[in-house]
Amino acid sequence: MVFAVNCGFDDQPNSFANFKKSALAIGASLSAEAAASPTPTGAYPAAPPPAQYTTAAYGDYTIPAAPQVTPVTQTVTLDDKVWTTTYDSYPGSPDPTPISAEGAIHRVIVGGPGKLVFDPPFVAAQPRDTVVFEFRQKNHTVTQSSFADPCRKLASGGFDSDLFSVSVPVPDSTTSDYPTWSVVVNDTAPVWAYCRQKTPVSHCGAAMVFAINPVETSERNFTAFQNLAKAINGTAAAANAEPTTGPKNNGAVSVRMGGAGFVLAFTAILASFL
Ligand SMILES: [Cu+2]
Repeated sequence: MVFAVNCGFDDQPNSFANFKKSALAIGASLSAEAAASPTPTGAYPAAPPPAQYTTAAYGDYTIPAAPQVTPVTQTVTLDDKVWTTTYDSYPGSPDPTPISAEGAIHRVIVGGPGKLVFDPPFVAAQPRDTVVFEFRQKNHTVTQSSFADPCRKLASGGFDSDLFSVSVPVPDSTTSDYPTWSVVVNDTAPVWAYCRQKTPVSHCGAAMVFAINPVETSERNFTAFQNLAKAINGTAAAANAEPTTGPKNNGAVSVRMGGAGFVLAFTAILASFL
């Protein structure tokens, strides 16, 4: 029993048909599970959390299941160029077609006087879009993490603005020409990030987290991610939480801008979008 507003056309990965198919697949899986372990007659059915959910070791916090992904091959048409791309689709996936050859610019303000926030806290972006982080007062970073481990840098890599405000704080007297640092999006998967400044308090634990393309209609929405960061108070999750390798393709390219020009900090993973 599912419903959608503004879903994609039938030939698109975020079509209603694909959404329904995913729901039916989950239903079939749960039915098979129930058939394999029937409840004894007269016994009160046990109610453990569904197997796809993870309870983190740092408390009773239950982490919503990761979305089921389906590889989709799609032909992308942009201006006079046509190419085929294969990517992991899931309910709520954005369309992989770039908005233009250059993509759109998303400006995000990081911190500021008395603020431990990213503003806006999350953005919806297409491949080729650029997210420009503008660092305001105090010492901040934007560092890629994972949903289940919001306050720890991805072990498998990922972006990290690093130097800016950790070693070179933005003084209170600054009113213009703030340092900027950018991430180019080349995937449709959600990207999770946080500020790894811990002095004098953990900014991540104070809910200073950020996301690109969170699926707001799912349990893994931005608020859930932020609540998890607050629940663990900025500490790294323990070993039995989801591995910190994050999404298979984090889909981001980082280019540091401002000051001494451009420094390529992280190479593209899904070149098919470029
Ligand atoms: Cu911060």
